[in-house]
Amino acid sequence: MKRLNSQLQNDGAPLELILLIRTLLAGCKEISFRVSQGALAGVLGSTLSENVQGETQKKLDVISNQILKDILSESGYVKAISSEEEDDVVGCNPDGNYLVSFDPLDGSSNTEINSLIGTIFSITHAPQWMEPNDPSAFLQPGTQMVAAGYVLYGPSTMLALTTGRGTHIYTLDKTHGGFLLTHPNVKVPEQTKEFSINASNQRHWEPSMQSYINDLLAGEEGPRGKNYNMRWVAAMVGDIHRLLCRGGIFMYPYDKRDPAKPGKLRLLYEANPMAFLMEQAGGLADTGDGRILEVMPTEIHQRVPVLIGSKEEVETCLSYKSK
Ligand code: AFP
Repeated sequence: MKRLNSQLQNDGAPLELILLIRTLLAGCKEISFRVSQGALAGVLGSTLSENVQGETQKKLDVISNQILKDILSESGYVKAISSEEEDDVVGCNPDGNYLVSFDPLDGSSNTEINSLIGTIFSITHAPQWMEPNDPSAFLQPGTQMVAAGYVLYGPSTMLALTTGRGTHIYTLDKTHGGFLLTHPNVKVPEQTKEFSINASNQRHWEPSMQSYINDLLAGEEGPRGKNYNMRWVAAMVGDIHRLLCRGGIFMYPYDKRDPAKPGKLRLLYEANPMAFLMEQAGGLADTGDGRILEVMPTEIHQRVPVLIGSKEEVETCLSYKSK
């Protein structure tokens, strides 16, 4: 089976980017180990602190963030990082050529129930003019990413990665610590009978989203003429992995509860990297008002609505807006 290095070379990734990705993945392997130790290492449960978004941090959120921050800062390749668990950007090497954004532990509420969690990341070039702790350089549309991916800490530790030449999935071989290419060039089926949404929020959705979901629920007798199945992992990384493996549509739509938070998911740490992976696998990723990758961020912790997955299903969902 092909190794990560050789696939990245095959895809034409520059040497420094390959080295940066490998450094980041070394951090993810350490997170994978810490996660697998669970209660034995005393890493489960919450801290007494909140992150900038007012969410109580889990111990594993803090540990994972520190692992990635340390390894990336020391690498020399990175000028600055932005993390879901940091209030501000963190300056690294002033001569570094890359910026890295990450959610160190997506779905961390799943840690207590030994369910799916993961690390999501994206990489862009660092502008020459930028001071290391200047947040404005992170405010680039997702189209500027040079690489994005996630590491899923499940029964196997798996990596989904794109550098803009398709989406490839690797499995960590824990006997020698290498990521091996197990699912090359994945393609998401254009049609699906599976959807993912947190239905407990239904009363807060826009009428168009309510009628789209009602039509899915109506099954064979309804306007869609087929029976749908529903899945919800409560960790985007787990839901998107399922979509990359067998298709589907995942939605965290516009929600009218708080105008300052038009969606739950973070543009830089969740929506953009997943949109890049999905588009490279032939799927679509939209906010409901346009392509996620074209959203111009206004601040690093910005949230956006997310409709992502099998091409035809996302198109159908979007068509309800104009009905
Ligand atoms: P946490 O990382 O705080 O657990 O949030 C995970 C997440 O941002 C995303 O990964 C999930 O899809 C979504 O939240 C789940 O949210 P619900 O609370 O609506 O299930």
